[in-house]
Amino acid sequence: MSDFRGYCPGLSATPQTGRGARDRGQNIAMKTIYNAAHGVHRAEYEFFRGEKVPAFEKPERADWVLAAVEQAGLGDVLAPQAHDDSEILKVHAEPYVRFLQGAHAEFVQLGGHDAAFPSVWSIRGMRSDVEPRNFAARMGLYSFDSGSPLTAGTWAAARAGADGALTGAALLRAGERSAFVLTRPPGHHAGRDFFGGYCFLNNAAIAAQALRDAGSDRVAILDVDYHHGNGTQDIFYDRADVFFASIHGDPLTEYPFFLGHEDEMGRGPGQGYNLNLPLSAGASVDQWFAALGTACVAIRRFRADALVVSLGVDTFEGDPISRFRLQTGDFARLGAVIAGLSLPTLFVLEGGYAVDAIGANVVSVLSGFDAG
Ligand code: SP5
Ligand code: ZN
Repeated sequence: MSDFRGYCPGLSATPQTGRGARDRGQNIAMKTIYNAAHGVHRAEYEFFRGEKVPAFEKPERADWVLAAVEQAGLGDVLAPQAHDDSEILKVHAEPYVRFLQGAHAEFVQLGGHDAAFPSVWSIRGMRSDVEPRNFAARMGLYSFDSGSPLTAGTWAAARAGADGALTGAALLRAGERSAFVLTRPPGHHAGRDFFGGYCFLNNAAIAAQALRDAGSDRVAILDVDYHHGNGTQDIFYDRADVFFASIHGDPLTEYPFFLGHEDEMGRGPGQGYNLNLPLSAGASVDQWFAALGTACVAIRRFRADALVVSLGVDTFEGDPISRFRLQTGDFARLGAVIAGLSLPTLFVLEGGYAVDAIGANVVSVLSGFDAG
């Protein structure tokens, strides 16, 4: 681990003091962009082992994070500014976005109630280049799991979240050291033309693309959610201008299972610009921070000029669906390590399902960053 200390000061045992943003006279108060429309995306249940179980991805998550941000006095809380659909269409396919926008209304038209779930998929050997007319078929074409309820408010909440991500990117371009996009549904499982894993629009990818378009030459995305960010990897897999690094539960046993292995390194011009660091379920905190050190070295080597962090806190020991072991205090260390990269940094909320701890864990990361 000592190899990484030069790159990631936060990894050293003693917290570094006296050389942070505070002393450089920068404004360290981190602004939060809060998507107040998140609550219209609300599902009663999801499926687990064929049974209906209460949805893990629920509005209380963001409510508790907002309360903790306000209580900690982190910085101003702003509303997202409206941005054009064209910003989203640089990352997501147009037919997919069009489908998502109207999907719930179609479902209701067909007599559906509550949330829509897919039931049929185009698997290997079948066609995915022809968009069927049938609604269920299109639900399957544009998704990869049945665990992501599509609700009456999904589009409105996700679309406002994308505005939040774009607002965060604009704040960095305007000179902020950092910002936090507080939104749900999360985004990192959503790919160019599919939803899944509770995700519909890929907020982190939309922000990274906006940073590129606004003049950043090389953007790094660091995904620290427990689950592999398969959607983000999908979106940037062929590209050398956006580096993707992810630390996550080994897909041999952990969701999303079908992507996130070590040997996925990018394709064509993107070869070498994708880094997966899978860890066994139950991995120790030391193993986790060693992987973070490896990711930091790679981000330094890439010479990123901006960083987007897919901030899932489902790596928490008490998370109900995940199996890493970080404690609330460890999240401050994570924030300090990220600060050690000395990059304009946009944090985007992803997973984290231990609702009573999610606020403390997120604020721990953000204040660890501010102090770092
Ligand atoms: C953004 C994000 O963190 N998405 C994660 C999606 C995980 N979906 C699979 C959930 C499986 C729930 N398993 C329940 C185990 C209860 N013991
Ligand atoms: Zn997750």
